[in-house]
Amino acid sequence: MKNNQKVCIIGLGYVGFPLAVLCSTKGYEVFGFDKDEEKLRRIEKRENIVEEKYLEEMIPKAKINVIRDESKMNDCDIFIIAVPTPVDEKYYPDLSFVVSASETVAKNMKPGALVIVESTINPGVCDEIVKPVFEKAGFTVGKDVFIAHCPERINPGDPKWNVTNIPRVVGSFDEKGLARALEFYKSIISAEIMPMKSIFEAEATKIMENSFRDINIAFVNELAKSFDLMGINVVNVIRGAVTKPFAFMPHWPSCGVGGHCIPVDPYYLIEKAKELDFDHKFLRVAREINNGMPLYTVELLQDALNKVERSFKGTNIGILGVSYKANVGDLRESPALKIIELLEQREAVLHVFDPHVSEKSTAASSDEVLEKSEAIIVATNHKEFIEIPAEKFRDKGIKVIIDGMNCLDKERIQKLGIVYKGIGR
Ligand code: SAJ
Repeated sequence: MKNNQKVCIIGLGYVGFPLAVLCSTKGYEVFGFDKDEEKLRRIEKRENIVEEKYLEEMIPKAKINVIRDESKMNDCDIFIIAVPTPVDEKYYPDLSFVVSASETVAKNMKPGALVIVESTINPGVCDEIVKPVFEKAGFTVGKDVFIAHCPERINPGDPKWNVTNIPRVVGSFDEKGLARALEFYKSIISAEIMPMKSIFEAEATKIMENSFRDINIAFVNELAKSFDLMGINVVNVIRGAVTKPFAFMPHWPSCGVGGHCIPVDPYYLIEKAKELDFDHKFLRVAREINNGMPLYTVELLQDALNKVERSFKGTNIGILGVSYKANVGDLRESPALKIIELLEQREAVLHVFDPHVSEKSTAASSDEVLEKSEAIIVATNHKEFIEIPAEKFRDKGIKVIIDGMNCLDKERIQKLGIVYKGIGR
């Protein structure tokens, strides 16, 4: 085993599970702790619970000792906290999972252990929330417990970048904690591991990365709305801007911003700054713009239905896609859920299908949706939907298509006499 070190990962989701597999294949004795018994059972059966292709050949070589009795983690040398950091319905940060995980570790760890938080948190959480938990348990940070932060950078479904090769940043309260965390990540990841000058900088790095993405998406979403009024195709304009070989990074308009990261992380920074009487106006406005895209999409459908002399009430409307992202089955903060809610309020008759999310599908296939609907919204750019031939929409009698992900062939569909509207095109 790697210098005989034992690693315990708290939280075996899309971050913790790949990390556990990686640590095991790199020679660590790995223990996994999660409150979800179903997850533990599936891990014991060596299932690829996050459905990531790159893990297929790693899982058979990995051994994850799942822990049901938390006292069994007491001999571990390194603890990694990879639990959710969501927001509540008022978009207020929810750190309860981080607190609970920290308390579990503090209660069961032996002196001298290294505790690394990978969950995405705002600057100050390690100092104000995590550190006091260990001090309350009688430990002295930097002496008999070492705390570091290495923000996760998992991109679900990414065919190229994954836990084995994504560069990371690491920060700690003290030199020893930093050195141990750097040594650990360098032993499992073949990419740059950058030491930050403080744990606050490490916390700020991830939040900034994802806020950067959110404001840039909001920028093109706002352009999509104004260019719609000007009759300009914003997607073509962005493609034009991409020809500039420097100082431009494309983002794309859509029916909304979902997932566990982008629409959530900025709120952690907004709320932290608010404590210090600073108003992150720009981040707030970007969140408002992106949160408004599902309604904008429904309004586009309303205009298109008017063109074919239909209204919402009683009209059969198909929703293709519920997941927040192409080719994965993840519903977190998915704009499609908001679109469905808005259409139900308008008494439309909905037919929903997502090949990756059966629990939200009311139809058994995209064919069934097309057969039962007069109008459809494409809310997720799953490969299966992009491959539907334009003629099939016509043959099934579809009169209106709102392409929430700008992923269909607009010109071909329009040539077939179907009313097509994308987001900004
Ligand atoms: N989206 C847009 N326009 C864009 C890009 C995304 O509307 O130009 C929407 C997507 O449809 C989706 C949401 O934003 O609903 C989030 O998409 P995402 O591609 O950012 O996917 P995520 O949520 O899986 O984000 C992860 C993040 N990774 C981490 O936080 C570690 C993010 O930092 C990555 O930039 C992102 O993957 C990625 O690059 O794909």
